[in-house]
Amino acid sequence: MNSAFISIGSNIGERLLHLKDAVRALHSHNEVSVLSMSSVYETAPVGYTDQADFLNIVIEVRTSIDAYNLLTVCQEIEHELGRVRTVRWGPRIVDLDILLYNNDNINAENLIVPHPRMHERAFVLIPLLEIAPEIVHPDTGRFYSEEAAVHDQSVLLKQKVSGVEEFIQ
Ligand code: PH2
Ligand code: MG
Ligand code: MG
Repeated sequence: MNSAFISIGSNIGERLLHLKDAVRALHSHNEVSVLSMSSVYETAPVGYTDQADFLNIVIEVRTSIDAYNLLTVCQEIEHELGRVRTVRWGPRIVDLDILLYNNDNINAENLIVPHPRMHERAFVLIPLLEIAPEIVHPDTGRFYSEEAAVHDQSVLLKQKVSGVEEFIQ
């Protein structure tokens, strides 16, 4: 079995519903189960800032499929939930990004793990550290908590979540 962390964000329409639909879709996949999830955070847009605030979560999954197939599953879910790709870093119904996959380092054309920008994004680090406080970079061994401390991006706790099953009901 493999372990992965996935960041999910939405800033169009019923943002919370989109997060729930995405978690439910992953959890109902035969080869993926969602082990734990963070609270829901409301976050200011990073990168392209002229867009609505996001809701963001991070989930931990167990899976029998490899990172590339997990990426395909994530992209299929984005597609099913109606995501249309327009501006890079622009508004999206739902975005699922693989942050970490075991302790692997992957440098393929369509997939880089650890996610190359995760250490500079408070909307990723704060929910990740809520569910995995001791997590370290697979290469450097550096604690991600050291990175999180240096950001001043707005990340507000929006909703506490007591469990995956309850969240997707
Ligand atoms: N995703 C991006 C770019 N900027 N900002 C926030 N707050 N949350 C996101 O999920 C996000 C973003 C690219 O995927
Ligand atoms: Mg993204
Ligand atoms: Mg993405």
